[in-house]
Amino acid sequence: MFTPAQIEHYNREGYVVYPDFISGDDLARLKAEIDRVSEGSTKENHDAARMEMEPNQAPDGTLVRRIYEPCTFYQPFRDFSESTALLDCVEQLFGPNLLFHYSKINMKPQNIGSVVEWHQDLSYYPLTNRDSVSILFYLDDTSEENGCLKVIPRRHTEALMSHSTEGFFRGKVTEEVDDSEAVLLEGTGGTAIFMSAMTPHASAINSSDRPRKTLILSYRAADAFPIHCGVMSDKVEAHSRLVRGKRASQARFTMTDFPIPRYEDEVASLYDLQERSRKSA
Ligand SMILES: O=C(O)CCC(=O)C(=O)O
Repeated sequence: MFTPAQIEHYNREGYVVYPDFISGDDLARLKAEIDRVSEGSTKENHDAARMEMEPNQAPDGTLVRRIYEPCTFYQPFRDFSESTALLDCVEQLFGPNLLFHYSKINMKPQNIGSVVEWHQDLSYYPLTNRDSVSILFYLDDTSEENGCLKVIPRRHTEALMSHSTEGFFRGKVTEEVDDSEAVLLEGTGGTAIFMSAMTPHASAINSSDRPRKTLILSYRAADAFPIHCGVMSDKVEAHSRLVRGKRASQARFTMTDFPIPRYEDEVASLYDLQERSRKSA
């Protein structure tokens, strides 16, 4: 459970760090499942519906960049997404009626792990209100050298930053970001970072010889309904499920207007979209 001070920090700063959220045994179980799921995959031969490989490696390279929707496809992750300790924290933020939204594992392998540019998660999936949290769990010890998360605090209550150019969604902030405002969030394996879906965040490449696996889960209040923006909305929404309380019969609107992401093409992931945006810039 959060302390009142942690909740106050989340509400004020747009994030809160919760050290040692995952115990050693649970961490080992989740990492063993990642090894099982990744085993045998290479850049030229892998299940592209389930994972994405690091692009800058030989065809027989085995470095995975992202595992898609682990909490849908793999039981240890699904169990974790419904664990009481986790849902109790989310309930403290949004009340008793909760939807699980989506999940992913960003692998950021040593010496190659890809950059994640500044973005706000809600830019990808507009909702009727802001009660949506992204929770990052460090599965390895994580510092600046292996690409820890960085956030811009106190930006989550303002309007969404621009993520588009020429009318198309670029998957990253397209206005000036003042990096001097960024806070680096380092932590040992098992640390959880609860972050508002409106908090701008990014992470650098992994330039170290240590891995940096991060599990990311998103939850929202049951009365935060998705605004339909085309096939990409369907793709994310396909994984949502009620995890606590009741479904809402009324949408709660706190947004009077919100930018709609207009995609130029269907994309595989944030990495894919941000890479295409860099190439087209
Ligand atoms: O892996 C990270 O450092 C952040 C990832 C992220 O923000 C995302 O995948 O949306």
